[in-house]
Amino acid sequence: MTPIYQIHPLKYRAIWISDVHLGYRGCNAEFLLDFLHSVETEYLFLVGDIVDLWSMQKTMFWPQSHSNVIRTILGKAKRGTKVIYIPGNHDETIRELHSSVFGNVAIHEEYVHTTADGRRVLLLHGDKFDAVIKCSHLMNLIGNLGYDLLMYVNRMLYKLRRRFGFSYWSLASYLKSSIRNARTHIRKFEETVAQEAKHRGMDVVVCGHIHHADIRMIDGVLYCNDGDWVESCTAMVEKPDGTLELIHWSDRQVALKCDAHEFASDIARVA
Ligand SMILES: [Mn+2]
Repeated sequence: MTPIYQIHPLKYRAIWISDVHLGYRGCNAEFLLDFLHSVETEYLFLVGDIVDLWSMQKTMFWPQSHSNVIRTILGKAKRGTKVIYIPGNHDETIRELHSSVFGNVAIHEEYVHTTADGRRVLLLHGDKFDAVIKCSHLMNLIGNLGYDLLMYVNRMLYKLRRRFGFSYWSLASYLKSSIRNARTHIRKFEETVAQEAKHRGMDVVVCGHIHHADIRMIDGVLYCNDGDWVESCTAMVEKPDGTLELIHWSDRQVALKCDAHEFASDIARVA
């Protein structure tokens, strides 16, 4: 039976996705394919780290589903969707091709889009702020570790250190302070990106890079991070009237937040 969304696709004016990491084992290509097959859009913005060339240099991993993602995107481009690719740091070699067009995909370092309601949107991946904000993958990893597991490792480490005559050192408190640091880094990143957009006279900024989806007002600029397809499976969308929304696409699609309700604290989240 044909799924209902293929008969009635979700129609958007624009879609932003980033941090897909094709070629990396952690990429949720199946979810992304399901999403891409369920939507129709005038503009498709690829906001960096679409292909993970870093990971592919270390280990070659390329299942069929990863080819299908590329084929689906090119298919949309062929059928009239304007596809704009802004490379990130994991696909930065593609940056050298900026201002060129390949198979209806235009490559740009940064881009300015205008929404249906006339707002100017700055698009960038976000890695250029790394020098200002240092956020490591270790911190992301730490954030995902369960507390019980952490305490267990902490105890084992203590025993081991004691056996070898080392003094007590708490992995748990080290990690806790790192998580605090990670939160500070995310906040710093968001503020820096919003500042740049404001400085350039933009109303909205859409970025990726930190794998932390969000949409909220920061200092007069609507900060949007479209998240990723490794951990959260999220995309930013523009509806026909210009409203921007963050979509969570796992087994069910849910609008996480909408800019019409940017101060709403109760975010409906379906795990
Ligand atoms: Mn990145």
